[in-house]
Amino acid sequence: MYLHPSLLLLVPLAAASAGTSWPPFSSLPLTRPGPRGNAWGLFGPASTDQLGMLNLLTPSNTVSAAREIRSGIRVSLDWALDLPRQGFFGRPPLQHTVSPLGPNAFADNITLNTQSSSQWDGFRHYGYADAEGPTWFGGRTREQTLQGDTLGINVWVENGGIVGRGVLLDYALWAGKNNITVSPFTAQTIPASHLSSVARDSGIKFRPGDILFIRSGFTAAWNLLSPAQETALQARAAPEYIGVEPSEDTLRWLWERRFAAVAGDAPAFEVASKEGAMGEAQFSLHAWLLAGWGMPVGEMFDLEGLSDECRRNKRWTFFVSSVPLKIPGGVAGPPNAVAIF
Ligand code: UVW
Repeated sequence: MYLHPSLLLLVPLAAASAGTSWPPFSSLPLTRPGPRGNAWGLFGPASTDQLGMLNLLTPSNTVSAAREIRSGIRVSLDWALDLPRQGFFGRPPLQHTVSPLGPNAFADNITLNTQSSSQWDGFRHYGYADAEGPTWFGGRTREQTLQGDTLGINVWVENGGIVGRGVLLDYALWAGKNNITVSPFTAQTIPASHLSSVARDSGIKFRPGDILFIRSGFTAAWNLLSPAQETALQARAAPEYIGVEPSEDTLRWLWERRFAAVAGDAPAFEVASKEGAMGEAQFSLHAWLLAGWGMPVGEMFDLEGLSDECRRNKRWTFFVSSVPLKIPGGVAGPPNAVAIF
C-alpha cells in the first residue's frame, strides 16, 4: 500500500494500514498548495487513486465486518426509487414504464436521475469551487474529471462496492430521549457533539473503515406528507432540510474516526439551509468529503427498518453491502444497500 509522505513520518507502514495511526486533522491539507482539507495522495499517487477512503475497505476489513452477521436478518436501506414523488432540488422523479415483450413477458424502461432518491454521491459529483477554478478529487480539473470514466461510480463497483461494517447513529431516537425536538423540514443542524453523545449512549466504539449511517427521521416524516404538503415544502424559495452541521468540528470528528463512507436519510446529508443547499462554503461537507477525501456521501437512505432492527437487537453495528449501478463515468447512483445482522 502506498502511503502519503506525511504518514511515513508519523508511523510505520504496517501500523497505518492496520488503522492504528492516521495523519492528524491539523496536517490537512496533505497536498500543498491545494484546497483546504484535501487528503490527496493519502492512499497512492493523487493522479491515480480513484477510491479515496474506500481504500480502507480491505479484504481483512471485510472478514472482520462479516463477524457482525449473527442472526442472518437482512434489511434494505434504499427508499423506493420513485420516492420522493418529486425529486428534491428540482430533480425529475423516476420515469418507469413496462413494455410487453411478446404475449408472455414484460420489460422495464426507466429514465432515472441518479440523485432523485436514495443515492451515493460519487466523486464526479462535486469539486472544490475555488477562485482559481474548480478541482475534483486528486486535484483533477473539470476536463480531466470528464475524461473517459475517470472518478465514475463504476470504479467503486469494479473494486467490490461499499461493503464492510455499518454503524447506525440513531439521532432521531436519541433526540427523543433527550427532549430535543427534531424538525426535518428546517435547517436544523446536527453537531458533532451530538453525534459523539449518540455514539457514547449507544455504546458504539468506532473502527477505521466503518460505514457511518445517521438517522434524523427525515424519510419517516416525509412518508407521512400528502402530495400537496410535499409540493408546498419543495416549492419554498430555498428549501431547508435537517442535516449534519458543516463545520470544522464535524470535519475533525469525521476525519478522526476514519470512516470509509457516510450516509444519512436527509436530502443533502449535511444541512440544507437558506445560505445554500450545501452549507457554509468554507466547511462544505460535499467539498471536503467528495473532492478532498474521496469519501462517498449517501443521502435519503431509508433507515427506518434498520433502526427497528438495531433497537430489537440493542446493537448498532451490522454488516452492510452496497453495490451501486455500474454506470461508466456515473456521477451518483442508488445504493442497492442491505444491512445484515
Ligand atoms: C444536495 O446536497 C443539494 O444534494 P446532492 O448531494 O444530491 O446534490
